[in-house]
Amino acid sequence: MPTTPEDYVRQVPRAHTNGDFAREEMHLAGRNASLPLEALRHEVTPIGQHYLLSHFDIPFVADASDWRVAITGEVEAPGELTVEAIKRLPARTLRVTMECAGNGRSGVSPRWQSMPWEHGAVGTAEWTGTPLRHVLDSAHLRPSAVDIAFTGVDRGFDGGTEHAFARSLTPAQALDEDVLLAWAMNGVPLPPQHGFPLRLIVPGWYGMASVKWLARIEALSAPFDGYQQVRNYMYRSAPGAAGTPVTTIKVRSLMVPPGIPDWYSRRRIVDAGSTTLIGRAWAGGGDAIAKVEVAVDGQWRTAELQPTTSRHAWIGWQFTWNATPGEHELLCRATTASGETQPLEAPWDNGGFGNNSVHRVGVLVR
Ligand SMILES: Nc1nc2c(c(=O)[nH]1)N[C@H]1C(S)=C(S)[C@@H](COP(=O)(O)O)O[C@H]1N2
Ligand SMILES: [Mo]
Repeated sequence: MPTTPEDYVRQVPRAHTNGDFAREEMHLAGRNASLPLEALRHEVTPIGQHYLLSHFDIPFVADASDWRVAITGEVEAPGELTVEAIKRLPARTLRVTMECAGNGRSGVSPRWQSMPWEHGAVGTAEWTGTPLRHVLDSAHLRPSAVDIAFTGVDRGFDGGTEHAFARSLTPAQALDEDVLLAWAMNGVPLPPQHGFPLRLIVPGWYGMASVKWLARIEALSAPFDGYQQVRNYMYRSAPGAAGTPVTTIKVRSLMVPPGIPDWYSRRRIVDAGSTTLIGRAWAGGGDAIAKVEVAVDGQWRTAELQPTTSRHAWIGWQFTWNATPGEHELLCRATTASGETQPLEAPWDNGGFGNNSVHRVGVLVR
């Protein structure tokens, strides 16, 4: 009997571990870049410093004029749209902070072997596109449509199942004016790795909702049950638990590590005296940042917030620290208007999702 594809891919072990990073985790880390934390200085992340997460291969799309998006299922007017036709619809540009649900996974103990993010699976871009609702309105959703599935062209195996990357939104979520079919990022056409020629942008949600290389929009009469919807992106407090869906972005803050690094260890050396600590804070689901605090050696004090520039984007903060010689641990944490705050340690999650524990940076002041 020849080996099946499912058996072949399962020959590589995958587990929860506190041990060394596996070769497979290193391979994923090399393919999926994170934001270098010094790039938090940019209000809008330059394209090459925005994080990346692609599950399968980045599709090769030579010519956007061949691209079609199919609109099918529970609609009165199914059809296909070219990117040119989508670009003729009313355009909007939104500044949106996107974060991967797995950000912080390498700090979860034991960690699930997957993309071993530290803190940098986040970035803010100006996405230009048309509100998805224009396309849904002209296709006329039937009342029988209870879910809308968005499918990319990228395809592969995960969890023993072959599938194209796909996610869904309910009609109410999908009709939000701020959900975009986007063709540009920071004023230029989407780069291949960010979804050229067309992707979904779902502000306030973890990144998995913003399907890249979008090829199909299908209105469904039953809830979507794709792998990335009901099996992968679930919070599970124990292996095998049914879990709850991963949706909007939890509150989080990060700081630009002060001083200068050691090349290999990334340990930081800071000169004594007045030092301005800066960083950014964000939360999804329409919740605003109300407060950022910084702790030096365990004592929490309030940082100064910069003005909001977009209800979907991070805000800047700063804090003046009088650095005294010796070793110190610097922490930052954000709190939202609705009172959500970052924990010192997040509850354990089976897939390493949603670890929004406080950011800690160790330094030696000289
Ligand atoms: N088609 C497709 N869309 C996708 C993905 C993917 O692998 N394939 N990854 C998702 C995940 S998990 C994240 S976090 C974001 C990352 O978007 P970026 O690479 O543009 O930063 O894209 C999402 N959209
Ligand atoms: Mo992600």
